[in-house]
Amino acid sequence: NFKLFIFDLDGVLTESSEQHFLAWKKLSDELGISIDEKFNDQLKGISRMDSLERILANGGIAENYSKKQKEDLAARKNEYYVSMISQFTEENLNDGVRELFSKLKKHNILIAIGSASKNAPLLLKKLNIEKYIDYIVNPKNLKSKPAPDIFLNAANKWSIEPRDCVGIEDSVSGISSIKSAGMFAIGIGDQKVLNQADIVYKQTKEVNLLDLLK
Ligand code: B16
Ligand code: MG
Repeated sequence: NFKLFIFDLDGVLTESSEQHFLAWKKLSDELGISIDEKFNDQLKGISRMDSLERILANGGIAENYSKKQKEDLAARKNEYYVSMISQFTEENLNDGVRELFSKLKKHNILIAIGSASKNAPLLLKKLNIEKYIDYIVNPKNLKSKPAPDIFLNAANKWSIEPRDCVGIEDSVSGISSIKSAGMFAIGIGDQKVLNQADIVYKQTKEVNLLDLLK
């Protein structure tokens, strides 16, 4: 009897990984290193600081920067990213999301956002879906995915048992996070990549709520 659905944001509700990539690429270019879209796949679901560390290590320049300098670099990337997503509108909402949210509401199932992104509230506002969302997990001070903390934080909000919760994720680290939280995991993407998930759909619009509630 599912009581709560916890949605990842980037890759499930909208495709902002393109903007994350462009912002990291702009920063990387300025630092004289390069990243490509394939490398960017590794950054999905990973926190801002961890992403920066991976990019600097990949470019062989991780030792060149102090902690403070790294914080400044991460802040610079975020400025680029925020200015890019400030252009987002309802058009950037993935197909089927609004319909799925409406159906969940009809079944009195709670909706939470379990994203690694500190920009989640801004993005939800731009996508005009705030009214459906009962709770947004604040990832600050929580262990990053694949730790279960982000998903457990949402369940704890209402003291709901993990087995009564569903997590929806597009990243491998996110699916691990849901499974170690003891929840039912829906993967969005490639079955071969997300093989730890309980069920995988290629796209969010394919999620079949009635089947899941059976
Ligand atoms: P921010 P998700 C994640 O979003 C992104 O996939 C990842 O690329 C990004 O680094 C992370 O959010 C942190 O985002 O810099 O905005 O705090 O998939 O967990 O919704
Ligand atoms: Mg994601």
